[in-house]
Amino acid sequence: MITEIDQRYMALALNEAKKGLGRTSPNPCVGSIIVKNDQVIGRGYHKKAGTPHAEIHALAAAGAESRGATLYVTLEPCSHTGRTPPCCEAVARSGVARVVIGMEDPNPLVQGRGIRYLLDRGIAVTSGVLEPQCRQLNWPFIKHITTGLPWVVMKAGMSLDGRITYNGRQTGWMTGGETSAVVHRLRDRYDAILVGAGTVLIDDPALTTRLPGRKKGRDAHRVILDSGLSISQRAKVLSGESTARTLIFCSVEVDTAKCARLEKRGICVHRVERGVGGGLDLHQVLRQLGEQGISSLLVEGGAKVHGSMLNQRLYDYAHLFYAPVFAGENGIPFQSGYSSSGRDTAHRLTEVQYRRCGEDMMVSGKLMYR
Ligand code: AOF
Ligand code: ZN
Repeated sequence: MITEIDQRYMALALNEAKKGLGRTSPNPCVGSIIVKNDQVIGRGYHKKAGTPHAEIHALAAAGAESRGATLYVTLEPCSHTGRTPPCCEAVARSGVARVVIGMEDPNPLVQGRGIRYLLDRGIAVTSGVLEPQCRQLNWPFIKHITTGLPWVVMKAGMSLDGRITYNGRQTGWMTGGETSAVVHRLRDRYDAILVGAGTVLIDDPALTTRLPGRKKGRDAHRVILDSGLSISQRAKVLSGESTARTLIFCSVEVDTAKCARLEKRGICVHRVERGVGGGLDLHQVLRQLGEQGISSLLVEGGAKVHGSMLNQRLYDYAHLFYAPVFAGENGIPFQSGYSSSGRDTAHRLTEVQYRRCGEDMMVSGKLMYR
């Protein structure tokens, strides 16, 4: 039975898990709390792939006091030996009397085996506590481990009338300073950021993460879709300024010598087939990114990329920022290529959230395709 007390402690375990956001990929964010006589005696979270899991930190903090206690963990304890040994064994050895779990581990190597192991040893197990919140924290992990594809998020900043520029191709942000800060915090949580060659040509973005204050952002990998491999050799995304890798996807028709010139500069060039509508096969691009361990991808445009991704139903989630301005019809629309025939067939967002960013409005939600 799930009690209010269980939910309260699971909320604390979730807070622990969130400390690892953006740092654990391709592993999940996981938090754990150990409670005895209504006192928290240990806590921990997963910090980075290859290092100890959340429960191991919490058990170490609680020490011998763990005996007879209740362990809360946002994800089922693992039952396999990966880069670290199985947590379910350590949990059983500690002598905890009860384990409360947020969600089952979707990893095919685990999938309920951790829970089975604990039950077989006479440990009480309650699962599914604050499950929607625990799942939300790990949408990228869940998708990547079950499909091999990254969690793909559309990001765009635009005017009230959906334009990303005022007049033709001029550059600069439509939205204000608070939106920029939110975007940089977003970038900090993704494994990779993707833009099309057109955006590189017009904006020449560095695609680095610049967080306010002391905290240094971890740059996401930079991914560019450039079917003809046409971007300038001097583009900022190709510069050595960032420690993150730059990956370019171009068409199989591009001359291999041209690819080799960029590869010599440490840039990974992938040649892919053309897909729907003559553009690069985006599904293939996502598959290759997934194979490289990229479990979350923030797509920052431009219009053609957003339109193609929408048409091919590849977005999982969207963050859209609206500046309170009418850019007018000379501005470039935020997407091109996608159209709908009416209210019942238009793709839309569900579980929509609204947040104010200075003068701008942030609209976020899951993509619902029809
Ligand atoms: C947990 N607690 O804190 C994490 C878990 O290579 P390894 O050994 O780190 O194993 C990675 C897998 O372990 C990962 O895919 C997921 O199934 C589980 N991650 N499990 O019980 C944790 N990070
Ligand atoms: Zn584990």
